[in-house]
Amino acid sequence: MKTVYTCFCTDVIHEGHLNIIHEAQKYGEVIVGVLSDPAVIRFNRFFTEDFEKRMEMVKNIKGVSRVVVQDEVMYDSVINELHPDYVIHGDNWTKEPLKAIRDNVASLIEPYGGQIIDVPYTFSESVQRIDRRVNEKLAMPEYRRGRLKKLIELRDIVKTIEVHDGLTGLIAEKTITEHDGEFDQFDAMWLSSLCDSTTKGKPDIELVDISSRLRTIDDVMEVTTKPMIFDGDTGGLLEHFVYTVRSLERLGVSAVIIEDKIGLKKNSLFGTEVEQTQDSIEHFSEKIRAGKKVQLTDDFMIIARIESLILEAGLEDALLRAKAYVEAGADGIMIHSRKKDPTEIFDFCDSFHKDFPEVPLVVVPTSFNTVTESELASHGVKIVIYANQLIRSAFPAMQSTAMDILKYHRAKEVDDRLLPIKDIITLIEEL
Ligand code: SPV
Ligand code: MG
Repeated sequence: MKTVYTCFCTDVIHEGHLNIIHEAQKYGEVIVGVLSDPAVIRFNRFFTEDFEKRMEMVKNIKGVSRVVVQDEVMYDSVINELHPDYVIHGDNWTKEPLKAIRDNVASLIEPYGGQIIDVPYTFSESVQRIDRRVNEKLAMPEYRRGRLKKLIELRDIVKTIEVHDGLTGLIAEKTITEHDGEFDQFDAMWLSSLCDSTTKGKPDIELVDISSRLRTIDDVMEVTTKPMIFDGDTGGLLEHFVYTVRSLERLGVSAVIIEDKIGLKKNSLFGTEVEQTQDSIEHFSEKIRAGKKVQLTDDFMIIARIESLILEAGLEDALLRAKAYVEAGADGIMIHSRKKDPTEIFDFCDSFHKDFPEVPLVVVPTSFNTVTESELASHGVKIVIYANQLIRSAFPAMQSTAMDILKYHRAKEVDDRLLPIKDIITLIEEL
């Protein structure tokens, strides 16, 4: 009997999947691979059911004779092992970015005479409804909040991108790339104080108040499912910070990062060019303890950000503070630097990671932007935040469009660099 292989990464079985199994049965014995958690999160939405449950679900489909684990997005190991006569899939994989997977399968099975079967993708109303339901579930605070901790376990390094409104939220949510056979997407979102303030035309000095920041969170949360890390600036007064923790937790935010500065906060990338004061270890530790005391779930994380390198207080001071903040209950440490050379960041990470291998380390490589994610991971970094690149790419583009409209007294000259009208009116899907 011939064998037919297909791979599922879904956590809901709907008529589209049943149709694939039904078609597959016409060709032979049906073997289904269930994609592992680390592979799913490279290119698909996060799962709402754990791996064992997904295996169980597939085993229970009538017509499936064997279920195997597929560990990688690409099919090399399963095909080398199973040598299926056919591989069947919805025809959505004939288009980018999934086409790379289809090409990979073709290169593996064609040499031994295997064949691909493309089944028309099921776009029925009920399939779309189920799809929307899963997204809505993923966006709920109780599902979203704990996902950052899960990603820290599943990912070598959690890739986090800045968001400051619904649109940048959609970019964080939907951008998926395939490069040299590797799929990737962002894992989490950073609600930057710099970008949230800048979008509102305000300086990054804790002027945009917490009600407004919570409103931005809500705008982003409305249209996304990924976990969010909130830039909490200094956390404000200890007596206020405890309320912020409660609000963030209730909204489904996964983590707040607060920095050990006091008084008028200025953006760290000014460094010592402006007056900025570092908080005392005792007072900042007290703030961390107060936040940890009021949080209600185990999901939420309070991450302490150390400004010693920014304020040129030295590595020893940074390490001393890191130890104290962890002892005060911080769930992670962010170390910041504005040097182009990452040496001081690596030195800190190496020393800290040796003493506290379980405490997640966070970095924001805006200045030291030549370092790669794998280099950071090799120094123990668990979360990398691309903190401002979206707004910095949008602003010059908008500014030059505005200048050229003024220059030419019409908009024709700028049109070629704009999103086509047909794309902007359909960019946001209606329910
Ligand atoms: C932000 O994005 O607001 C940050 C990171 O706090 S930095 O701008 O580098 O200080
Ligand atoms: Mg900030």
